[in-house]
Formats: sequence, structure tokens, C-alpha cells
Amino acid sequence: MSKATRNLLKSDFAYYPTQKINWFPGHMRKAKRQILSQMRKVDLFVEVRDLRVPFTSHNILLDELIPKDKKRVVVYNKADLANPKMTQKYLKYTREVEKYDCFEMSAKKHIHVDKFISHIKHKVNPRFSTIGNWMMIGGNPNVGKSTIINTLRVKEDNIEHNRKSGARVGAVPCITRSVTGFKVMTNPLTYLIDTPGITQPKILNNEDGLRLCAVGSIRDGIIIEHETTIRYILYQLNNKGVTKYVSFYNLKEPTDDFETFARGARSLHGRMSHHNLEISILKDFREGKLGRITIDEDPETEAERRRQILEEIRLQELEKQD
Ligand SMILES: Nc1nc2c(ncn2[C@@H]2O[C@H](COP(=O)(O)OP(=O)(O)OP(=O)(O)O)[C@@H](O)[C@H]2O)c(=O)[nH]1
Ligand SMILES: [Mg+2]
Repeated sequence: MSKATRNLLKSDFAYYPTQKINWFPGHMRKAKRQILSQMRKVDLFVEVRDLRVPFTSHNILLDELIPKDKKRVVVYNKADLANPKMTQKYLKYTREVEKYDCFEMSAKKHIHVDKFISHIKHKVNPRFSTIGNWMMIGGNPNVGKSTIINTLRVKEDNIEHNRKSGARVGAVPCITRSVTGFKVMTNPLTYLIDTPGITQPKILNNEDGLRLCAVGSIRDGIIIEHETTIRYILYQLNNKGVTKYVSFYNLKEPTDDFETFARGARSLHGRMSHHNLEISILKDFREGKLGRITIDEDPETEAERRRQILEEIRLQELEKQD
């Protein structure tokens, strides 16, 4: 891609929704209560984040639910879909700044799972050996929590695993609806409690909201039109120089024009309704067919952006009180 084309494609995103992206359905409120009620018996909390949005998928509501003295690790999942250099930056940041043990993983592809297993085996001691270790897994919707449980079960020889006995997984958010414990290891005996994904009641701002829509953490079409999410994805692909979509969709060159992009997708997917085409494009992106991308910027930039947003919110609240 020439420098001129790259600059052209880096222009600002012009389709920010005017309505606030705010998605916290009733079952999440219930899940929040259930997580709190089971927290006491948990030896370790496993917080899952999505490496395509490693900062934005850090759910600050969980920080309120997990007691400060609870052991906690962060699993950065979907490593196969993210930019590996950015993954390393986030692992370093989480270890050095957040001061949590953390692991990258692709639960679906069974990559880098062993380090996490070894951590559980050696670092987590059950309070009562007969009862075993009790861990809880939590995070935003669709980050791969249930897939991680199933992957741990597959890796354990002494656990019979089949579709029925594992955790339910699926490509749309909110597949897990209840808080359920699964045996994931036999030596030491270890259970992992699956929980429904929860969002933050007020997603910080619309940039954060769009990022969560892009990775499928907010249900498609519920607040933001599919087309807006796709426009945002295209903007970010161009912004980060990830142009695999050009050959995948039989295009001549990178584009920031939605119609041209959609025409390319149609040439691959064939005749279907516009709605189904949009669903296919979202699926292509989320399965990594349009290339590996980390949408969030590096951790320091994101931390500063978050600080500014929280400051803005604080000022707005002060103004309301006046
Ligand atoms: N490419 C890739 N896909 C993954 C990975 N882990 C999970 N997935 C996919 O992500 C989607 C969501 O996985 P789930 O395990 O259901 O996610 P969850 O966090 O339990 O979702 P909720 O229960 O709905 O909150 C599924 O389509 C999985 O196949 C991964 O490491 N890489
Ligand atoms: Mg689940």
C-alpha cells in the first residue's frame, strides 16, 4: 500500500452513533448477584480479556466484584486473532503495572494452554484437599470463558469430555446463562465455575462501545446497526494497516468505501440478502479471515485515554449535582 493510500485510509471515523451504547440486560444483573454470592468459596478468580481489545475488554465492573485480597489471574484469550507484538506489550503491562499473573492463550486452537495449567497446579492451593480448588472465570460476553473450561477438560486425561458434559459455547454473546461449576483437573482436584459474560453497566464511551460491538461482546443489531459495526471494523483494519481483506474479498486495492467493501464480500459469498451478507462479513472478521488485528492502541495510550474519559465522567457528574 502506498503512503498516500495509507494516509487517505487513516482519516477519522465518521459514523459514531449518536445514542449511548449501553447494554446491561436483566440476566447480567442476576449474574452479578450470583458471582458475588459464590465469591467466598473461590480460591482464584480467572479474569478473561479478549486480545483484540485487551484494554477495552478489561471489565471495570469486575474490579468492584472481586475482593482485593482474592487471588486473581488474567487470561488474554484469542491470541490467534491478535497482533502478536501488541500481545507481548499487554502481557508486560499487566505484569508490571497491574501486577497480576497473566497468560496469553488461544483456547479454541489449544495454543499456550499448558503454562496456565501449570500455574494452577503449582500456585493454587485448596483450602481443603477433599473439596479441591474452586476457581471462578469471568469477563465480558463472548471472550471465550466457556471455551477455556472445555479446553482445560480436553487436556485432562482423567475427565471424560463430550459435548454434553462441557460448557456451552457459541459465536454470539450471552450463551452462558447460569453460574455452573465444572471439574477441570483431577490432580489436584480443581473445579472452575463458569459465569455469564457481563458488560459494564455504562460502557465508557462510544469508541469503547464500537470496539466491543466489533469483537461481538455486544449483541449485533441491538444498539448499533450491523452496518455501523462493519464500517468501524473497516476503518480499524485500514487504520492498523491490516489489508488481508483486499485479496480475501477480491478487491483491487484497500478502500474506505463501505459499498466497495460490501461488493467485494458479495463476490466471495455469492447471492444473499444484504442482512445475511452483513452477518457473513462480521463472521469473517471475528474468525480472523480478514487478518489478525489488535484494535486497542498500546497500553499506555489506552490508560491515558481511559483516564481522560473517567475525568470527563467525573466532571459531568459534578455539573449535574450543581
Ligand atoms: N479464534 C478464536 N475463537 C475463540 C477462542 N476462544 C473462544 N473462541 C470463540 O469465541 C466464541 C465465544 O466463545 P465462548 O466460550 O462461548 O465465550 P464466553 O465468554 O463463554 O461467552 P458468553 O458465555 O456468551 O459470555 C465462540 O465462537 C468460540 O469458538 C480463541 O482462542 N480463538
Ligand atoms: Mg460462556
